[in-house]
Amino acid sequence: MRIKVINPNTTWSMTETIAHAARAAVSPGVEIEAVSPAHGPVSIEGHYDEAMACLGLLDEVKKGERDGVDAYVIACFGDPGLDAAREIARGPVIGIAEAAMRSAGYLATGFSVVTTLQRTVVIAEHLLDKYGARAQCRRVRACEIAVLELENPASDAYRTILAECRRALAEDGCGAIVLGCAGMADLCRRLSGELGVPVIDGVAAAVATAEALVRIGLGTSKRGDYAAPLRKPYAGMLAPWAPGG
Ligand code: 2AL
Repeated sequence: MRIKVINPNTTWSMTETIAHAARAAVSPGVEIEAVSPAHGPVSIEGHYDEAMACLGLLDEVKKGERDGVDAYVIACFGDPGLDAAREIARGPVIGIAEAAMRSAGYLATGFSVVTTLQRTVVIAEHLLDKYGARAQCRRVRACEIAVLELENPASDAYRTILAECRRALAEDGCGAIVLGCAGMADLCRRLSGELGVPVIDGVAAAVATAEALVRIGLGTSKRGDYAAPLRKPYAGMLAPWAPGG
């Protein structure tokens, strides 16, 4: 089984962190191909970054379809391009936010999300509504750590995130923590050891979900809105992205 994990930002050191977490979460024999698009933002911290990351991400899904990939994971907590990717993929496409929020719901009646910058909080809140998980989420908290600071050993991001998780447990009445950035994947085990509650890294949750769905023979529905996009020309510089082109 081949699962392609797409980090939609172009920071390869973060892609390596993500690949490591993904490989640790799947069964022996499951191949993880971790990639970043060739073009796009170095980090995704808002609506514009998300929109700009989608073309590179969708290119990687198109390549994966040609290569016979069985499932995809979109490794950014805003789940950018998730529905569009499902239109062009045969196998399951799992976003890390959706996988983390649904997994947290199995483990606690209430969870809090601890994410990067305050400006990304609304993105997670919109996803909670989209996935019907709002009632289980006690609060979405930001640490005010920029995504690329997670890659900087001098930033002491771990201590800042740990402190925010402790505040969540003290103030929110939550029983689990969802980490709100793919770049936090390497901190998950240490955080859950120190906090004594389930800490959910969406990368691990998403690859485990993708593996399970492929194993039981399930792929993306091709009936209705996840059917292949309608063939039509696209104008100007987007002509190469025209469906069926
Ligand atoms: C993310 C993420 O997971 N990767 C990235 O570049 N930005 N999400 C976030 N909330 O900061």
